[in-house]
Amino acid sequence: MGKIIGTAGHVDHGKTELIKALTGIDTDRLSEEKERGLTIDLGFAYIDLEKSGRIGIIDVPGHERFLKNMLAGVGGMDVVILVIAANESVMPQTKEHFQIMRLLGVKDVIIGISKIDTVDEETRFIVKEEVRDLIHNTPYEDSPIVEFSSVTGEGLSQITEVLDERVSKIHERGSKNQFTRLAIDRCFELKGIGTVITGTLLSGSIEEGEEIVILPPGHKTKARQIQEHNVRKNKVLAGERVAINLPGIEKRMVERGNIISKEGQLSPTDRLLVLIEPVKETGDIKDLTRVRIYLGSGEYLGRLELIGKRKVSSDKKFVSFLVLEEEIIALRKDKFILRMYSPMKLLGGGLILDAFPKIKRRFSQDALKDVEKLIETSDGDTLLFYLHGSHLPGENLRKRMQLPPAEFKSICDILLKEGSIIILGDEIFSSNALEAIKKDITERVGRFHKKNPLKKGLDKEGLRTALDIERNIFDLLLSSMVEIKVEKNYVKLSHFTPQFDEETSKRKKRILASLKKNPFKPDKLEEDDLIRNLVGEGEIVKIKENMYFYRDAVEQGEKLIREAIEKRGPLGVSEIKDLLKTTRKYIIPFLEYLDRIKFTVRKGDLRDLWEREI
Ligand SMILES: Nc1nc2c(ncn2[C@@H]2O[C@H](COP(=O)(O)OP(=O)(O)OP(=O)(O)O)[C@@H](O)[C@H]2O)c(=O)[nH]1
Ligand SMILES: [Mg+2]
Repeated sequence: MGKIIGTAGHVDHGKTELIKALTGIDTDRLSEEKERGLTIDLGFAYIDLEKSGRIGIIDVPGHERFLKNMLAGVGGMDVVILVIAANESVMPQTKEHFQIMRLLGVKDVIIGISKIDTVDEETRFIVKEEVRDLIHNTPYEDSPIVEFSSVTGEGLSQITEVLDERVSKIHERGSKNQFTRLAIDRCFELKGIGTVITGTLLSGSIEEGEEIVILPPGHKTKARQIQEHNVRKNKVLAGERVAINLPGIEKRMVERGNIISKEGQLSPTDRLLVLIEPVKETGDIKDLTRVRIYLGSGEYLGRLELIGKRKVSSDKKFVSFLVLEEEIIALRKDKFILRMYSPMKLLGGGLILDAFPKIKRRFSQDALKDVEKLIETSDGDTLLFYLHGSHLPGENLRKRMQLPPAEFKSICDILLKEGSIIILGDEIFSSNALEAIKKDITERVGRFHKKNPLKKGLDKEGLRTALDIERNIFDLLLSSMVEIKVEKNYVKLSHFTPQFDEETSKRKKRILASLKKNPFKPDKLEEDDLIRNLVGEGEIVKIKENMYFYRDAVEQGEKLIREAIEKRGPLGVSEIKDLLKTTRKYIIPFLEYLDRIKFTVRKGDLRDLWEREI
């Protein structure tokens, strides 16, 4: 798996010459570079190291005018050789490049003091002191310092040794379970071959012939042919320098900074939640400051949208929105560099906390407090933060976390085991949220029972709408609650039975007794809570408005009608009326009821049994 070595340092300090001395490759390809003896754009080479194997090298320009190109290269570097010329010592771009590496969190830095053939012992001693001052109190305090000369060859083998040792210790980047992300830094046309891009594969892998997509434009193509350091490969892995031939793509369709990925893995965004570490010299940073953003190999324009403040001072880190002027591919945890739009001063470094932030409260300090929890948290904690004590469809959450399904699942598995989330169907709940929702449901239903002691329960759909939960999730949720029971279309507490006060109980008895006494000529009844309750319990049956039959009367009526029709065939209304010893006033609605429930069927003036019909 690949790792990348890079150079850094002030103009003319001997970066390109060092790479040439180590590898034999002259990375200054452009004729203008050769004429001026100056690096303008990124240069590429490779070196064979004893322990680490073949490693890619990116050479950057030192001139401050080409800092943009330096920034396009530094993003993918694992180990950087900061070259400082012994005859000039630490210079402005030495400091600026060093600061950039620190802000981007470059893992490993080697200090190379070049051109030692041009100075005496005393100067070498002074330069070393100045170098120690530069790295003092930084993460690179213990970086090795190697003195060398590309002219005499002194110290070069030591550079190679230190490089090998450092590179071999670097943790490999993940290729498995990772999205494919290649940051394009060059695009050119080759006669007879077509368009070729080169770049650093930051994560994932690409195989020859595989379908790929260029983002953000979204051009679909194939990896027709792949090379690493001019050698054809079937498959390339994270950390490798890659050249790919892209059929159907024209040079003008691709820009430095574009990303090669696979369909469906990464989505563009134009609004980020970021943590900014400003460089102290910046001074106050105002809301909506226009900035240049250097992420991966790209340069983008945008504005800092401060949270809850009109300005911030540059002496400490702050959380902010970064609103881009175009869509970009950016991932949570990515680091980037910011410069002022004009003049192009270095403003600071940044870390992406959320690539699809949902918080909109620009001027709320509360939001800021929550957001600060996102700094240096685990993926699990970030997931819980994004859930925000509520619930979300799993797929939405996965996309916001920007994780491949397998990795997302393994994080969910841990949280499930810990008990901090619960998954119902496709929905992920924070456990607290689920508890709160369950409590809310129990309380709402309880309150309903108290207010409506005769009603069987609360309307289920109404409750669902009030809680704003998707239908199938709601059903799963209710069925997971022992304290709740769902019956037909209402929800009740499991132990609840309608409570009748003394007067209502008496009324109930009176009604049932009277219906029993006159089964087919019942008294008129006005619908109210008690009547609805009796219908719901199945004790009485609604025949039509204000007309209810006792349950046994309906069964009895059905039995008599069935027997008679079976014996005599279809019957007319008056025959059935006589059979039940009632009047037209009752028998017509009753027969219409029986038609509705498909017990009888009407044939002209006669009624037949519905079951005989089929
Ligand atoms: N005497 C001596 N000259 C050197 C040494 N290394 C580089 N030089 C010379 O210094 C000049 C600049 O070297 P480069 O390697 O092009 O410098 P650079 O750091 O790549 O410069 P930029 O890419 O423009 O930032 C060239 O003329 C080199 O020949 C060295 O070790 N000793
Ligand atoms: Mg150079």
